[in-house]
Amino acid sequence: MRRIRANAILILTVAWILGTFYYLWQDSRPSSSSSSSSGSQLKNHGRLEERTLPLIVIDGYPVMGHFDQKAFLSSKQLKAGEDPYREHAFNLQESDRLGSERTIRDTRHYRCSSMTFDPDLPPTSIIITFHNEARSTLLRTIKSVLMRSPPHLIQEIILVDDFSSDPEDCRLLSQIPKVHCLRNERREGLIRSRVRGASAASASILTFLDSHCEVNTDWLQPMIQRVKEDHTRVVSPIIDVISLDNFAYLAASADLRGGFDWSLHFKWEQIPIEQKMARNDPTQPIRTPVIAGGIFVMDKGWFNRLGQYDTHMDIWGGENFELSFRVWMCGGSLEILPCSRVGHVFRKRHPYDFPEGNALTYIKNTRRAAEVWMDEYKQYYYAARPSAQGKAFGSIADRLALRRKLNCNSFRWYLENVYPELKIPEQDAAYSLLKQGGLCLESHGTDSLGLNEFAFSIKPSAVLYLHYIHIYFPQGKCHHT
Ligand code: LR7
Ligand code: MN
Repeated sequence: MRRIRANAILILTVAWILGTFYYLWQDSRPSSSSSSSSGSQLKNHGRLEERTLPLIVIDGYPVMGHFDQKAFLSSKQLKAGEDPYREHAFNLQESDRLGSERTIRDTRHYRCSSMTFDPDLPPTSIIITFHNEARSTLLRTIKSVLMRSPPHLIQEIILVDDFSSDPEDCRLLSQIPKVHCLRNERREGLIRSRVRGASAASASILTFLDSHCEVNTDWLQPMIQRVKEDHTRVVSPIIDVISLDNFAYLAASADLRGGFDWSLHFKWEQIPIEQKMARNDPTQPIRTPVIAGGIFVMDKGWFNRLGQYDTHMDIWGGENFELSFRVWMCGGSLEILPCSRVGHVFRKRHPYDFPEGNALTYIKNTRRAAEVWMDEYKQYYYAARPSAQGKAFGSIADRLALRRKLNCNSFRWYLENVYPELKIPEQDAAYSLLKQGGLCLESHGTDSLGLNEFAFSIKPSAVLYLHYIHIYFPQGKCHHT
């Protein structure tokens, strides 16, 4: 009996020792999907531990050079007791814990990995504008690009620091090979900042990214391939979700495209059923009426020929409609490529200020888009957003001249050929009916809120569904939400 017990203890001890060795061996292997990183290793619980001055080499190319990532991140971290959401509207503590890189799941359809691309794809200039971005999210964006793209396709990364409080971010990041940083002398907003970045770009293809993204495996090749084949295509990836709370990387649905309502409020919507039924190849592009705005690839010559952006738009918002209408109506197309995936931290509020106020800025920008591109259909924009009436939006003479010069199609053409699913309101019938009853309706949405809030901000007790979402006040008073 004693011998049996002694044997059992011996076996258990040996098993424990072997198990421990196996665990340690597993743990010290280089991580698999972090490309060919040789400078940092994935520790348990998915956290990364940086070595001092890691030399990461991909295809013989030193990705980070001698940029001191550890010093960059550690010199600016959350202080004990500080609210981790206050400054960036996401959980800074979690972001900082991840460090400058991490492995993420390859969220593509398995058939994407067998796609092939031309061996002579042209390189691209990556343009990232930022205003007071957190160091960890910004560095992860840059590093994910450098590590998950074939080096020869990245001509340069142009950062445009939109007058952030600390000029050091821009200066230090310029030490990374291929990274250049331009700093605005005053706050310009993302639209003028992107134009500045694009003008400085030396590659023939432009790639725009937000400053809190992580690009996924082989994200770039499908987009450059499509633009190389036809320079009038403007393409974007599927935008995966990085949780603002725990920074989990979550796969977004591959069945969505960009849409909007008449108040010019962006929304993700299902691909129309007929198109969905006809899709037998999950790697095929998805035609989209509009793009979300921040993450896309476009030929530089085409960007310039089409009039870049409307540089009289301020800070944030509306430029995605203006660009989308312009691309479709003036001879190009927009598509989402399901084999390209980029993660983005979606937030519920803007973490930065709007010098002219959030609502007025969104109105100014969307009014400019509506006045230049929507022809007689702009009446539905004003019906859906009555507060836009009479608000200043500056001169649009230049943009109207551009539209004439490019000989663009009408908005009616766009509705018929690109977005027939957008319902045209029945000549204000619903409005007059309700107004006659002494009630007041106000459009709800991006007046004071951002793009992402539509799903979070509906007040259940007071919602009326017409063609879009309205808030209903029985006392006959108009309120803004
Ligand atoms: O004044 C500013 N200056 C800037 O440089 C304000 C912002 N920015 C930068 C900012 O740091 C960020 O890198 O501009 C970028 C976009 O700002 P966000 O991240 O606050 O915008 P968002 O993600 O909420 O908004 C989406 O819609 C915007 C409309 O103007 C832009 O087109 C964003 O690029 C766009 N983001 C995306 O498309 C990513 C996917 C989100 C969705 C849907
Ligand atoms: Mn963003």
